[in-house]
Amino acid sequence: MRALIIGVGQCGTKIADLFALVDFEALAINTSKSDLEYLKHIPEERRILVGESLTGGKGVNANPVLGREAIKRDLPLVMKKISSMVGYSDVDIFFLTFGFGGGTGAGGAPVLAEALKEEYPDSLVVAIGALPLKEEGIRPTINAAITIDKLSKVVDSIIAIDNNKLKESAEDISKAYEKINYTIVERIASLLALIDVPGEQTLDASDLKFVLNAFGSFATVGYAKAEANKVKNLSRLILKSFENEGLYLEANIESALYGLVAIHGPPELLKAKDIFEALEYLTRKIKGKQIFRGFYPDPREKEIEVVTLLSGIYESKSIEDIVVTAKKYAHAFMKAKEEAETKKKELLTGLPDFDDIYPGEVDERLG
Ligand SMILES: Nc1nc2c(ncn2[C@@H]2O[C@H](COP(=O)(O)OP(=O)(O)OP(=O)(O)O)[C@@H](O)[C@H]2O)c(=O)[nH]1
Ligand SMILES: [Mg+2]
Repeated sequence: MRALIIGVGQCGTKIADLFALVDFEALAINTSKSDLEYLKHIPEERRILVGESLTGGKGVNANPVLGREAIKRDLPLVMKKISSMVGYSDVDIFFLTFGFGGGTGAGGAPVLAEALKEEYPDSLVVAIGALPLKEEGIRPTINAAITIDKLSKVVDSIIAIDNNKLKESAEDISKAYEKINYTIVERIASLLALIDVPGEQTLDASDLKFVLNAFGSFATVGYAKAEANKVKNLSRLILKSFENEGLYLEANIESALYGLVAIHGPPELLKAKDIFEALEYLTRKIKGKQIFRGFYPDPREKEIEVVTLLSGIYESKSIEDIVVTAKKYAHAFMKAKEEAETKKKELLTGLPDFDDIYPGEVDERLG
């Protein structure tokens, strides 16, 4: 299983940098020079400043039109770098990480996704994006909604992380972001670490690709972990990973098409009866009725870890809130703009030109 992580914009490159810390191949793309310099784990030759002629290396200030243009201008450079990283072996999944609410990530990710799909038709392209906080206001909400629409037509799945769901748990926003970023990386990395591990009842790259190949719908990664000797009921722990606090997206899991559950822990505790009970319940619950599973008994392990992936989701309150609010704002804005234009026209039409009021002045002076 080979995954390549491409971070776009500040949020995206920070997340990609954490993936690099845990040994993933990662690339950072940004319009801000100083944000790229701030990264710690992605080597310098894998950091690309785009759109410098357009922005002077200073970011695009939450304007996705500029973000899109910046990536477009330097797309050949970006694709050449990606090709040199890919080399001669296939990439199973390109993960694009970014924040939905800014300019560089929101404007750039769809452009890059399209180019990757064209260049690497056998690889999946999966978006991992952070949804803006409600308090951030109009612009990030509109950026997010439009980017969701664009990506849904290009990528295979969108793993959306709702920043609002994690904010509650931290004291200040930069700490909250850090925590969210760690959480994202921990979950995806735990999941990927369990793919292609030899053994019985394990998951391979084709299972993961099957689950994520879901026509640009939403996916979410759940997680639950507990000390093995405290787990009385494994079935309940598995279900907990699917519950609201396990998933960082408010979503109706019943609308999911596919699920994937990976369980890792001491062999004596991975009891078939409990596991099947939970999986049967989930199979009944989700619409698509397809659950892939992997069991990873590990005698050295003292904890039980459950990672779950649900895909093909089309009912999500987190997403609906953003799209509905964006439409409301956008329509109100366009209406106000139209009214302002009409009013301006109404107010100013009928005025004469200077010559109507001061006829012949110039001619008189020139004699
Ligand atoms: N989870 C998470 N979200 C973040 C982080 N930083 C910013 N965000 C969110 O991402 C959006 C802003 O995106 P940025 O990545 O800062 O913007 P950008 O893509 O660099 O674009 P510009 O700064 O406009 O050039 C906001 O909606 C923030 O809530 C982060 O480290 N983690
Ligand atoms: Mg930025």
